[in-house]
Amino acid sequence: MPKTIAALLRIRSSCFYEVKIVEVSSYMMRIYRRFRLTRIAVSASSAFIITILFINIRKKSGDKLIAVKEKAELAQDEQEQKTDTSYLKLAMPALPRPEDHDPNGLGENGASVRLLHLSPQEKQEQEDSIKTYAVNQFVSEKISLHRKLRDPRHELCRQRAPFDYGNLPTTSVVIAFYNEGWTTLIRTIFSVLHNSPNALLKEIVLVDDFSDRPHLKEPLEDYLKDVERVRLVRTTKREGLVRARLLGASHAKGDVLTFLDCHCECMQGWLEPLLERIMEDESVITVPVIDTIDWDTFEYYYGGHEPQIGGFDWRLTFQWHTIPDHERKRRTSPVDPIRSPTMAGGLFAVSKRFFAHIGTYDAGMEIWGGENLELSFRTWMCGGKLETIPCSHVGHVFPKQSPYPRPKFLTNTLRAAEVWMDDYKQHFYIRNPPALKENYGDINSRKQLRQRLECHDFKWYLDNVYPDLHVPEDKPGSYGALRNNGMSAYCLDYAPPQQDPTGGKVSVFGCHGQGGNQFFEYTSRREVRFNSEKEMCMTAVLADDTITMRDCAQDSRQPQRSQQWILAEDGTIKSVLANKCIKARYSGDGKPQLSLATCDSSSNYQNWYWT
Ligand SMILES: [Mn+2]
Repeated sequence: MPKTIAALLRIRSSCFYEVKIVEVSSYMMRIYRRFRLTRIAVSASSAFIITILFINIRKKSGDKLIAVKEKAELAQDEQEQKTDTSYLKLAMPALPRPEDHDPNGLGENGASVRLLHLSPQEKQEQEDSIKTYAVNQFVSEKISLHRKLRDPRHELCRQRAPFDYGNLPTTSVVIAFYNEGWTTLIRTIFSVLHNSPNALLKEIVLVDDFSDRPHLKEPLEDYLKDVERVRLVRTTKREGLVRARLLGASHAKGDVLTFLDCHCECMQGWLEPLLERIMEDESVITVPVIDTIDWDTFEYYYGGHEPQIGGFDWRLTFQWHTIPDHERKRRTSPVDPIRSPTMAGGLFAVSKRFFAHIGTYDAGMEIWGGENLELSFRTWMCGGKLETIPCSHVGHVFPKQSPYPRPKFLTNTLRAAEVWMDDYKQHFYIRNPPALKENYGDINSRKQLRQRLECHDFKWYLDNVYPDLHVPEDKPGSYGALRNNGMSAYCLDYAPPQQDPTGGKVSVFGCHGQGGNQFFEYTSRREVRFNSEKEMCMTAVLADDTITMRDCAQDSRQPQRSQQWILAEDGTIKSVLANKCIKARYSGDGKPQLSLATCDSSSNYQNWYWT
């Protein structure tokens, strides 16, 4: 509670004078609810005494409270007082699963579903659904909309003391969608209703971002008429994720906004820990652990007790990474919140008041992509925190590929870089040459927001929030693409393997001038660094005279000799360990490839230059 007050005061002192009354009233309400909860907890053994006590509390504080209470809230409270007899009642799901739900049905407990013996026509339907949605909707249709997941969470999550249900903030769950498949959307809604406590879930606000598929028109409206607590709002033109979510938020009545993607399944107990942390400190944005639901079989893969947290690379692409040592040391329990430099974007909870305080979203962003990093930078730099909550798990269907393009990714990312990254934005620009030509629109109001909130600078963010991120040196003339003189259409290229980005073979590929896979940086420690997806260093492999990518040495340590290279004036790139030079050559089948060969500065195939 003291932390909450501190958070309230901090917010109030900056720019929230106008909501002071409401804050006081909601604070009073919390005290009031706490008394009520105490009453409920003890009521089993001493109902009579507590009833007297309750009447007294109401007499003493009643006038004051009623004066600031909204009428609707009052009526609802009285309703609750009549019906609530124990905290268990408060913890009951907003909507129980239907009585005829089959606990042994297809896909129950998150099991994988593979349909065998399909007729040719069914096979065709399945293929078509994958083509349309990049998700196997045909399989999804065979799985109950109410399926239950098994609960493999850490025992400290499952066996902890009951949550303070009477005192936790309420939430509105905001789900924006665009042309989403029927079953994945409806299952998201029911998974929220079945796994969120009655007392905490104010409503679900569905936002249709101008979908054109017929099932999302009247059929959806008709279907939702019978589902309590769900509201549907529609945009009048395609707005993109950011403005669709803002529209949803403008309709939300809860204390906290919880944003979900439209193809999720919430695990039991997902909501309480997100809200509890916000109750402790209103300036925290909480993020659940995002588990993977298979796009083809709908198997639920539990992500484990130690989740990965959000980061980014210098192309400003979101990346997952493991919990760094400094954060591991700071935490005292495996279920403690984990400070995360960034969020993946789709799933998080934030106090409505705090969200408004830090400037919600950048409404100048289109479609999707980039808004997650912008919000992450802004949160940390302007006095908030971003934390992954290990006890909160939500599954997300990662599609086979993006079902619709995100043409505005670069523009959105540029807005984030221009407003928040100070001179560090240069590292982004030199890795994204096309960014220099992109028009990112008017960002004045966002810059003013940064000033008004007196936010930290980006250096502070890197030093304090993301110290494990390597900052490139980017000395002029020591970065870019490395073009081969003998095969002048070809540049050094690295395509990170799918599962583990390290360990692939460095090769050559037609020069494309887009940075990315062909961007390398030569450092004063003689490393040739590659920092797409993650920070990696070019490594000589003596066994077969090839070149691979491995993790770089820590900044405090000397790089291994296999990762040291001499880029000489004569254009050769010599391995310090192998004492051989990188040579481009054609393999037997005429494909260009790389090997380490005896150095020969007169060979054009060993001659490389920055481009
Ligand atoms: Mn998604």
